[in-house]
Amino acid sequence: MALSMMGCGSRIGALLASALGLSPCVAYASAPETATAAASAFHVLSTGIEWQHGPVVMRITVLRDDVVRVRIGRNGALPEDASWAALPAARRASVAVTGFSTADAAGFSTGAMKVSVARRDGGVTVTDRTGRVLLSDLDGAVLPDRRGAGFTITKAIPDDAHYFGLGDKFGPLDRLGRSFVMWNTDSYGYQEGQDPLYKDIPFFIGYTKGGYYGVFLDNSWRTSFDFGKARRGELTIGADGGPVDYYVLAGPDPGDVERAYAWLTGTPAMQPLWALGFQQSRWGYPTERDVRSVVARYRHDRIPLDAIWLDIDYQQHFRPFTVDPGTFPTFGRMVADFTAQRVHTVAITDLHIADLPNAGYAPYDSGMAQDRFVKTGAGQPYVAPVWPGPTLFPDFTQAATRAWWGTLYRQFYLEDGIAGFWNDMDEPAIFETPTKTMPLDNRHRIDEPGFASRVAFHREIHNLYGMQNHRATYEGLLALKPDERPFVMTRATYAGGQRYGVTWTGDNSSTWNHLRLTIPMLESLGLGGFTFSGADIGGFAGSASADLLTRWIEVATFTPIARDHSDEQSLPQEPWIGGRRHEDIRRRFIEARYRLLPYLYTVAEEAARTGLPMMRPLFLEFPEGLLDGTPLDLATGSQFMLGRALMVAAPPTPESPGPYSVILPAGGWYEYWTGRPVGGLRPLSLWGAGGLFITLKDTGPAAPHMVSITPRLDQLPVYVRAGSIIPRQPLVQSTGETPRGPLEIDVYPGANCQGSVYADDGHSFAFRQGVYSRVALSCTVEADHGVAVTIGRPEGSFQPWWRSYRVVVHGFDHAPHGIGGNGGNGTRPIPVAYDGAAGSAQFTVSADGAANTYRLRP
Ligand code: MIG
Repeated sequence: MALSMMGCGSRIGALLASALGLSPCVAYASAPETATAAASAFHVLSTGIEWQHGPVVMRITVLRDDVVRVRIGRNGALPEDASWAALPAARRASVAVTGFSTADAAGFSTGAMKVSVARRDGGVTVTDRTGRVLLSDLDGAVLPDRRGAGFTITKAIPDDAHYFGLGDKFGPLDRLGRSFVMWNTDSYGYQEGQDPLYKDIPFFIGYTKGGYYGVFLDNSWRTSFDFGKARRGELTIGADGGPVDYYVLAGPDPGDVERAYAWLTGTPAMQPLWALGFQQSRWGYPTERDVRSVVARYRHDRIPLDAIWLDIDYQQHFRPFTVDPGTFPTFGRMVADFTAQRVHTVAITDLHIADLPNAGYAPYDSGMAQDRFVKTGAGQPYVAPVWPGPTLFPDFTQAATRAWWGTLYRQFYLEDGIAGFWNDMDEPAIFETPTKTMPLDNRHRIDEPGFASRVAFHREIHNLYGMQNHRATYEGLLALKPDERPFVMTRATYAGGQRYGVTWTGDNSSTWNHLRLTIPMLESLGLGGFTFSGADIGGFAGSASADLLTRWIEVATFTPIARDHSDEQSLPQEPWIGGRRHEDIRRRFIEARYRLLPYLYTVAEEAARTGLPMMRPLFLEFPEGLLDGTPLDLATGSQFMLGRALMVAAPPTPESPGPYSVILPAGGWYEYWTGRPVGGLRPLSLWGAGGLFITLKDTGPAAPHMVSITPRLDQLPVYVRAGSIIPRQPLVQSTGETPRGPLEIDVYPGANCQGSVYADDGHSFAFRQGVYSRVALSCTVEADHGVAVTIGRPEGSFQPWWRSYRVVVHGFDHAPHGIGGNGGNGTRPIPVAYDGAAGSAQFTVSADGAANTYRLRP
């Protein structure tokens, strides 16, 4: 197929051939055995294969059975083997392969995939172990871009394909039929379809024929991805310059793809526990008094709160690392007072250092003295307007610059007790220029272990700038407090930036459509490694109606980072705005989040350990999909999983009071709020591909079902997967408060019933030395309908806050007849309470450190 398109005189053939310095007819029209065989050669490597064709050299190596790397050099040599994203250990890994060679192609197989390279044009075909073709080049290995330094790779899009990922793109989860650009851009008030936005995460997950795989293009230049928009059936990946260096991750399980991507680019930085609490921010708390009164109001109204954010308002003339003594006269005491109320303070510290010679501004003085700033094309320090007026830009791709930057945090972090930091504007954003950023020929320096030292122009560094700013802050905080998990949030980043912490979706708007699209946006960030992500609750630009803010808080209750933030121009947006009735609903949801903290933290730790995101599209948990394997998310729109057990079913059109359908994947579900099995199930019916309404014939328990919901503003449908066990805790007003009472273990019987609870000190790295506690939980429904619940022996040496477990077993339609099992056979019987209305049986047992099974007799 690909070969037949490459005839003599075809546009594409001519382009490639001219790049190779050959006449198109010599390269492509003659019989392969004469002309092409002379021009191209294979070299078999122990861990892959190399193909050479004139000045083009392509090396494909296997890092592990399910991960291959493709690198192409177009001037006789491979690009430098260096990366800001892919970890050195992963790039150095290799496995031996079994090679093959035929008349037309050569390649190799691993345990998980087969790679074949066409002799004639280097076209690569990657197949998984089941024979499913994941990727196949249409136009040979690579085409030069017409503009010169760039390139284009064109791959076939199978008929049933769908694509997910690419980070903070603002539209539907499925990227099919759309195109995207990666060029980090300050995008105040962005709207649906607007692109590019703030981040460059050039990693996507493809779906075809019931299986999933991943593709990561490790190139920081301006890149583009077209999923069949320009030409149906063609996936093009292009860049303005830089290396052709991409990885294929085999799957076919999408969770395995996610884990492989984390292996390659790193797991997300484990956050302190307080990062999962509720957070309040605003641009435009003008004085210390205003900020203090916000915190006081939270405590007075008994709305849980863990963090208060300081935007640029606290600074003197918007100069980073200063405090305005007029408006924030007792800054250090204010932070200490918040700490005493168990509220963490997060402060913005933008990268733009005011150009202030001879003014005693230490960041300028030390930065200039050490020559730490980005230069113009002519080699002078580059100065451009941002918040403080004329400013300088740290050259973060030098390790020494990052070390210097880190020292700027000493006062805030060590003396003032500020708990976390916010790196904004690091696309980098620049005022008063149509490009919104710095000139492409500005000079950065790469001075970095693992890289050849050299000058690099802004066009190469642009998309890395935010990531390296984030990294500088993260590593700087680590240097100042080596045993504290840093909390740093950035706006711009690149693939791999998850290693440095948190991000958010930038300047969204207070509209219903933004609330709706927040879900796929956060899911996509999670697929790209950025699991610790949030969207400004209530929306940033514009003013939220009371209804919108209420609904937004409800949904954000179940997103990894929950921060209310708004624009300087907008009306107030704290949870009490809009009256008592709204405040009561919002408080109830924020409280629900705090009760769920043991589960949230367990899911967060899993994400930080494995790379599986906290917030998951349905396809991650139910890869078997719909009918023919199609990802469930294409039919649901706004349903998402939080961990393995919870499914949130926000209204797909959140402003509409009209009923909507929720898809319940096969296996059985409970209602989260009542604990009862879901009633009112209907067979699944959907709009099919041809616009037909299809009703699934199979209505047995193994089939997915639907349930119809009439939305109410004070409710958000949330479901628990049968076969889950969810840990919860008594209500607290802050994660810094020790819960009083037992750990609650909610058991939702079903097949493969499991769960766990993870705990540690919530802020240090002692967990790496085994100072944590993980308790495995499981349950079995027995033949006589009894339910056995097993609470494992805690792993690790950490002693959590609870001394007992309150076990609540859901789905019991009558009172059980006592408790047996090794945990229930002691001298004193364990009392069981039965709640007929809830259909749940509960009992409390001490957390004695042993493994115990409690058997509820039917
Ligand atoms: O030019 O610091 O996205 O969250 O409130 C605007 C002020 C700069 C943009 C951020 C926003 C923040 C605002 N910042």
